[in-house]
Amino acid sequence: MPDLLQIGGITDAMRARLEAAFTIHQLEDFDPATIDYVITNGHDGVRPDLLASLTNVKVISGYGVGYDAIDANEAARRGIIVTHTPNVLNQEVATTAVLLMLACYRALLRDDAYVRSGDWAQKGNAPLTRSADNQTVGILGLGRIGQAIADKLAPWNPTILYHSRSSKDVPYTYCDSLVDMARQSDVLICITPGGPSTHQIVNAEVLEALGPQGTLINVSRGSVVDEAALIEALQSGKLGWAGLDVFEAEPKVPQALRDLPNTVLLPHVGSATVETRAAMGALTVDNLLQHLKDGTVISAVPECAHL
Ligand code: NAP
Ligand code: 8YV
Repeated sequence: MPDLLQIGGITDAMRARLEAAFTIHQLEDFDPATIDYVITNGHDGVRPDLLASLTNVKVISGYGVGYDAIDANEAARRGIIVTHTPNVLNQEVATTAVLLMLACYRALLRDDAYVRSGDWAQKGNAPLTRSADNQTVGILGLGRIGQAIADKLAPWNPTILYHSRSSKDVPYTYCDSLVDMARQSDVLICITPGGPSTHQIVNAEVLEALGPQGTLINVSRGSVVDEAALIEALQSGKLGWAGLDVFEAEPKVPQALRDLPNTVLLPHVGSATVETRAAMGALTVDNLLQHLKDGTVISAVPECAHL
């Protein structure tokens, strides 16, 4: 059986299918020269030194859509196909973005604590919150998930603006400047890929443009936001609220972010439901099994689509 290197966790259902077709090796014990296939995830990816040592690998299958932790250009140059799991998680990640936005607007965590602490009975009604209806929402990265977020927000009657590398044929307003979009927006939702081209593009200037009544939602990658600038803006009142699923050095989250009352924090669970992880896991394994069968894959990343 061909040799598969497993990086990171996989579900029991994935393991059962993989064990029937591959000899699975763990990172602690494998010979790089013998590895034919790799399975990994968006967080662990494949370190550059490990990629360089895998001289016979044919496919790297990523359990997730983001692949910024794999050098896909280098893989393509060497004829290695990198695959990922687009589309099957669009709705779940969009739900997570909307959940974070609503939790910020309606102070969900503050009011939950108000009931649990007994303050409601002792102090009376909780302070008013803000309505999430009729807001101007700037989407940074109107791709597969960005479009799903726009669709899912429809019942709140938003005005949608977007910024990406190119404009799209969509009924929303394109902004070629991220700062200008932030200035016009009540909410900025980040859903671009990570990597060098988006590194800290949400910087102090963008956060100040979003403003004291503004809300930042990040379901993309921690690297997209300058986290130190974000903390400063939230502490000083230059930015109103932040709902974050991803962090610069996750799973480490700065104490300052954890102490702030105007943040809602999630442990990178954008796609983490039983149903969506099952669909992602199935596609991750399908890519490997199809290559074993006929040398093709289902969902190569764009850099490897020509291979
Ligand atoms: P996608 O369809 O490729 O969309 C990406 C969007 O980002 C596109 O609109 C693209 O613009 C834009 N973009 C790329 N580079 C940019 C740049 N330098 N400046 C401005 N815009 C840029 O990807 P997707 O499937 O929606 O996924 C997006 C990302 O979400 C993933 O890569 C991953 O990092 C993240 N994600 C997070 C979770 C989570 O659990 N929190 C789950 C899934 C995905 P153009 O169309 O103009 O190129
Ligand atoms: C996963 C993600 O949690 O798909 C992505 O890009 O960030 C998430 O769906 C991650 O890939 C780990 O598997």
